[in-house]
Amino acid sequence: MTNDTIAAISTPPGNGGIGVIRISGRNSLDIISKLFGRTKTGVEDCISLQSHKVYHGYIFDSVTKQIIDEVLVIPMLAPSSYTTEDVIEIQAHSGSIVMRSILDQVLSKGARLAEPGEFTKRAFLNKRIDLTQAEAVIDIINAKSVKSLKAAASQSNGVLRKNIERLKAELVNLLSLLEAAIDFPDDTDNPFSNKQGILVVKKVLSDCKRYIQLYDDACFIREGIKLAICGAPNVGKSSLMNCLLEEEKSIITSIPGTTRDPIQENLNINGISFTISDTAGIHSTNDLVEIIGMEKAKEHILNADLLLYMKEVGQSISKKELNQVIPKDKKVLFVVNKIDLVKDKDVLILPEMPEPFQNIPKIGISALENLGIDDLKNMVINMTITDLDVNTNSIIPNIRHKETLKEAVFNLESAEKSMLNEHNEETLAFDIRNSLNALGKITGETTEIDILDHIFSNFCIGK
Ligand SMILES: Nc1nc2c(ncn2[C@@H]2O[C@H](COP(=O)(O)OP(=O)(O)OP(=O)(O)O)[C@@H](O)[C@H]2O)c(=O)[nH]1
Ligand SMILES: [Mg+2]
Repeated sequence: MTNDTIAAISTPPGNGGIGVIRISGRNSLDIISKLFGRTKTGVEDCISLQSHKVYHGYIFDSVTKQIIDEVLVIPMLAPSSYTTEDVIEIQAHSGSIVMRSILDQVLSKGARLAEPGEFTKRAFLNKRIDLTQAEAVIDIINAKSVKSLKAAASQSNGVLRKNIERLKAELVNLLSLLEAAIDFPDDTDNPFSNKQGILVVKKVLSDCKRYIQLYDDACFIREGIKLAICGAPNVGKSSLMNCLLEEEKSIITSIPGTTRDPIQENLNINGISFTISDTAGIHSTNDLVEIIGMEKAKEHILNADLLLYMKEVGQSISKKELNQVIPKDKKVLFVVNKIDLVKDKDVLILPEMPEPFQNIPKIGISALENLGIDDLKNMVINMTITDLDVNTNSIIPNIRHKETLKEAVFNLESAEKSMLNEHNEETLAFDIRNSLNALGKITGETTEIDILDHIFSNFCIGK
């Protein structure tokens, strides 16, 4: 039901400067009229309050007539509001008891507690935003880094929607010519040509494939670039992890084999989000727990976008050990730790890397004394995202868009085949309709209701 009135606390739980209660729906003004007054004498009819103006006053308990809190009330009337319905925001002193009491009053006057994401869902159902923009709202809330925030912001501007609509318009045009050709086969004036059709389908197909590639390229913007620290026991892997996190997350001892289970944490370097794993030291052992730890370490090594392969200063490095630990085609940074033990830092010599690993970049650090850590961070950034420039016009599809784009690609490839083989026009029209349907799912025009429910259930209450 979307014609009832919903309400929720829109600010996070806990004590803060102010908290916001949001009401949306046709009874918003009625409800606030029963609770709000601009003077301490009591409630007043709020019908005459103007949209987008701030009103100072009081919220009253409707039973005891006592003032619950001194507040600011902001009416945002339909259609110029987040949901396009009448919206009232009450800014109160944020404290869980005050917020809860005001919300209880609002609910007792006929509002229903909003479900997670229901305000944004209404904005979508009332066609103020499309589904890609609704999804961007949650990405903005959850953004872990400046780049992922920029990517989400570009989606909330509707960049993806505009591009998808452009592709759809080309297909709709093609479909209308095709259907005319099917309905009036003898009409020689019909401009549908197989040759022209192939060009349109090829173009849309290549754009869809490009967007899928953009998802793959930008995957780490959303999820974080995966770093794994690996190497022999006791070289200082956990010390580096803690040094980067500026927190004592991993246990450090001088006993080799201290880390068993991999420890994974989020790390933000210069506004870019990473996940970093500290792993068990790799060596030959009969200790069952260590063997299991090493197996888990290998999984993290395999999944890493960049491997920080660590050694102690003065240790040599063999081709055999690199072959054993480094998976094929893996990006690696060779980290030589404990350089504080070298008396004369100017003569610090990093070991020669054996063939074919001689191009692996190297850096000397001391995790204990925080030496070379900033240089290491810069190298990590240079080795992972140098080419990536996310701006507010970037198209960064999410996993749902990618799956739907794949569906469109499947149908477009089938359409392309039909045209190349001059199959009948009905089959071609069927494939193009299916492609359009798939593209419509991205913007939300043809999305099934359970998928919509799933998307909005990921929001927090009050958004
Ligand atoms: N001098 C010096 N000692 C260090 C440095 N980094 C780590 N250590 C010491 O080396 C020992 C091992 O450090 P860890 O960080 O636990 O090493 P690890 O590689 O995680 O060891 P495992 O978990 O056993 O594989 C500890 O005694 C650390 O204090 C460093 O930069 N300089
Ligand atoms: Mg360790």
